[in-house]
Amino acid sequence: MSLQKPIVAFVLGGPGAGKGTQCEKIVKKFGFVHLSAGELLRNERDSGSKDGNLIQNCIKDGKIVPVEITIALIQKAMEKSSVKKFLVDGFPRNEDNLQGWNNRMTGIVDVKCVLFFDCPEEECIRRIVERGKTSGRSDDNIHSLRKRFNTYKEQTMPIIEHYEKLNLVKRIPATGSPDEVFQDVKEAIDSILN
Ligand code: UP5
Ligand code: MG
Repeated sequence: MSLQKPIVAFVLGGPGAGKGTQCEKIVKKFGFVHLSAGELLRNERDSGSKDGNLIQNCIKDGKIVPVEITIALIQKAMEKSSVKKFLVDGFPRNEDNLQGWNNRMTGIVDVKCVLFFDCPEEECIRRIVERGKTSGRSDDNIHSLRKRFNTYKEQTMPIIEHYEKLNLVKRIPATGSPDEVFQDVKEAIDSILN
């Protein structure tokens, strides 16, 4: 039996920076399990959960769901998985998330890095407005998008700065094509696996 702790790479960056797109590529190439916190929350909302309304109100306003809800979903997904290499996408996004993670996960999993997709706001907006034509996501509209960006700048950037001080951040320029961006991603993932 392996006594190694599960490993985690957090994946952060603004709305539309390409977190989900790059995570899919990492899954294919490196066999990680992709856990998108946003996706877990949307599924929970759609499942008829008692927290459904609260989750939807947060998503619509670009606010962050209380960590107790999000971390329970992440932990459950981790426990269900037999593969123990995780991409935790879109989390931790604020101080509450960070505290909740540290309280619950310190010593249980090994956070190897934070992949930070650095993409200018105009490019992110262009991508999401385009995606919004077909995505069906209730937050892919210019009104919610503005709020998502405010939350990102005010609450998530300080979390990225926190991990920068711990030397865990791998900054990836995110404006090239998905394949170009993935060149840097590959190097970053190689460096945490070796
Ligand atoms: N695209 C991607 N890469 C491209 C490239 N290199 N060139 C050109 N186009 C590119 O990509 C977005 C779009 O851009 C797609 O159409 C793609 O094809 C194209 P995607 O990979 O989906 O970007 P991503 O960064 O994943 O964007 P997403 O919209 O998912 O980011 P958010 O961070 O806004 O969304 P998330 O799902 O993480 O969170 C949604 C909400 O849930 C939050 O606002 C919050 O209210 C709530 N939430 C919490 O409360 N707590 C959490 O812990 C997590 C979420
Ligand atoms: Mg996403």
